[in-house]
Amino acid sequence: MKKFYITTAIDYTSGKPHIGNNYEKVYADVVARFKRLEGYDVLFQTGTDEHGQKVKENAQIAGKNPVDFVNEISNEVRKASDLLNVSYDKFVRTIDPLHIKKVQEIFEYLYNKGDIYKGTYEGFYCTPCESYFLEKDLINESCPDCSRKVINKKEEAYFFKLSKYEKQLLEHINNNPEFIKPESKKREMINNFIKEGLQDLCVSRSTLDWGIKLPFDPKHVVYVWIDALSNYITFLGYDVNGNHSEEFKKYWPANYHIIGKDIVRFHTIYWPILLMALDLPLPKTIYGHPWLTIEGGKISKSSGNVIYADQLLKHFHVDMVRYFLIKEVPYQSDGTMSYDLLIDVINTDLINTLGNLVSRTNAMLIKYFDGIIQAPKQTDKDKELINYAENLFTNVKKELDNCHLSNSLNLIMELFRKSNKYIDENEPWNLAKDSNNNERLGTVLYNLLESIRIGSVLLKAYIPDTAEVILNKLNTKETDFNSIKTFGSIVPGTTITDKDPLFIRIDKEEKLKELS
Ligand code: ME8
Repeated sequence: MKKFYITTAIDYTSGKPHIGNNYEKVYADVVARFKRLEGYDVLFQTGTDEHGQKVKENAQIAGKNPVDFVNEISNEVRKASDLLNVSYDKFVRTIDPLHIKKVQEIFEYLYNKGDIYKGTYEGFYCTPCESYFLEKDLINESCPDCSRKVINKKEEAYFFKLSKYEKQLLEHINNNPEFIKPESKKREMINNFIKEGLQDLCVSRSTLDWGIKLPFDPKHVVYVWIDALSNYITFLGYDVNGNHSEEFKKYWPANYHIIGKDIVRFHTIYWPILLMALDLPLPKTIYGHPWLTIEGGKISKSSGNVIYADQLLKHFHVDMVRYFLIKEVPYQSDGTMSYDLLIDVINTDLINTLGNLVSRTNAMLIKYFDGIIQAPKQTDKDKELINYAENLFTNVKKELDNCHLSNSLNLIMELFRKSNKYIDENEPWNLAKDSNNNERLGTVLYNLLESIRIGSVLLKAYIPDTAEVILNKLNTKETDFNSIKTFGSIVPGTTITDKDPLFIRIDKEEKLKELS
């Protein structure tokens, strides 16, 4: 069985995660489910990043010790993923003692190898981001990442020789077109960072105690990014002396790191160089997805412009939220969320297009054939629908493998839209008026049921609960990916009895009132 290792970013435990942070977990979940359905042996890892200045500060603000604080927030992160039906295999936490030990070993190994050395750092420092910047990279004398004021700071620190691996990295990026996605981010990394010449990276802090201590110089702690990025290998059982676990040997290198657009630099420059220094193969693809914004701007707790999964799921079925997130965040540009838009998308796509198609088709089969699926006799008139349905798996897979998840979902919805059009064109209610048309009527309904089945098998990766409900309504056992590569697996003679609606239409005004 071929393996597939997929990871998300591990969320900071500085505060409760919002729907933007959750988007990425749903994204990775769809890919993980799809790959499992394709027959891959999937390992899907997510978790929390629990050290650093900001975590400590926020624990203090909350009047808690850091351990209690991170326990609480890490639980919130896990709970959000659970509520959103995210099928992770591993939820990891960077305060895990084994992770801490392995990060210390990695650091010491690189120090002994000469790739990490001790020096002095003086520069412009952003406290919340825990990052130093060059003067030329500041924007209005402020941090280019978070726009807050930077301070001038000098400290004794350890440095990682990024420059030593610069050429090797550039070669790897150029020789592996799948390595960084999207293209725009790849160009940005090459032109704005690598070609400018990489500065050695400051990888320790002496001003902080909520972090992993350097084994040979305990007044320093490991810079949070080395700690965080290592999670992708430490929890697999990486061993710096080469005694790796079976799990590590099987799953490394990762197939996908799914991360947000703001942390592409860490994942496509620092992380691969760290791996090169450890003589490890590099991940296949790093996808920096765009962000979800909430109408009115960036998601921000301080401005109240924030939505949390647990609140949202009190008002909407989990698949409605999953559907919306995948549909509305495209490949490169940010997506927008508002309750208004969410309700419109649910009513249009899940209720009008999908829900009505399923209940209409089942109701007609029950009415005209006592619910018994007829053997079809297809004609040229059916070709377009059948061709589309038969090629759907290949086309959806292609989009999904290219990280165009929103497009892949749209291709599935297009089958349902085509099916609705097929009903309008074939007018089963008119065919039913004359018993001479029985064979044609049975064929039309067969083609519809088979199209619904094919689309729903694919939807198992996106909206799993709903897909299962539909497949149960169709009373079919043909629910795996092999069954959708050709048209015609739904078995004539099967009886369908359920014509209940899939979802109840949402009354927008009432729902908005409820939400306010
Ligand atoms: O960056 N829309 O953690 P984090 C979509 N601990 N994605 C968003 C988003 C939005 N509005 N806001 C944030 C960290 N994200 C590090 C990661 S990985 C070794 C360490 C994404 O809690 C963000 O881009 O700040 C990141 O991928 C993830 O949420 C966690 O962000």
